Amino acid sequence: MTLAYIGIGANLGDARQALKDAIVCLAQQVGITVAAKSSFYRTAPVDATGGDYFNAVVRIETSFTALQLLRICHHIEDQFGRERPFRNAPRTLDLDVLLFGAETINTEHLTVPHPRITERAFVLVPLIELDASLAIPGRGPAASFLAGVQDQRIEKFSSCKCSRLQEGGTQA
Ligand code: A4P
Ligand code: MG
Repeated sequence: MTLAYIGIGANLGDARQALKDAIVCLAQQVGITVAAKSSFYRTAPVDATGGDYFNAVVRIETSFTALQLLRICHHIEDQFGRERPFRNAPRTLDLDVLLFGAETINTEHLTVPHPRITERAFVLVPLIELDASLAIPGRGPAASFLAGVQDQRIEKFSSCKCSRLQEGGTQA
């Protein structure tokens, strides 16, 4: 079994529901156990157009190879109506293989760790929520890259209106 991390993002349609449903889909796969899920975050598009994203990260245990896992991710994306009209286009669902054990992979269709893992708050913040001492193979501690993404807007999303009232004093 390999411990892996999958980044989940969406900014088309009911993006928050898509994240919830995608985690259920992943958990239903034979050969995948969802071990932990981060909070959901509302994030500003990075190098992209469109509305705000919802992002999260899940830690899984899997008996699949990294390439098999990528294919499953693409299959689930297809089921959610993912289209790719242009690079970084708004999307109903994106599933990226962020980390796959301690492996580093550089093939035509798969790069692990994900090539932009250290440049994106929407990946780093939920990753570090799941494991504050996480190390990125070949790169170093995930937390050491947080300072570099400080300017990227990211807000932990609470689905409970009561807790939002208590935190902010006014209803969002
Ligand atoms: N690919 C290679 N390595 C991987 C990997 N580790 N995981 C290949 C997933 N895919 C990988 O992916 C494009 C190609 O990358 C595939 O053919 C796959 O074989 P894709 O899912 O079609 O497109 P993508 O995910 O948009 O590509 P990429 O390069 O992963 O995009 P980024 O850099 O992740 O940017 N802003 C916010 N706030 N939230 C977001 O979620 N996402 C992006 C996408 C931009 N801005 C964003 C967000
Ligand atoms: Mg992707």
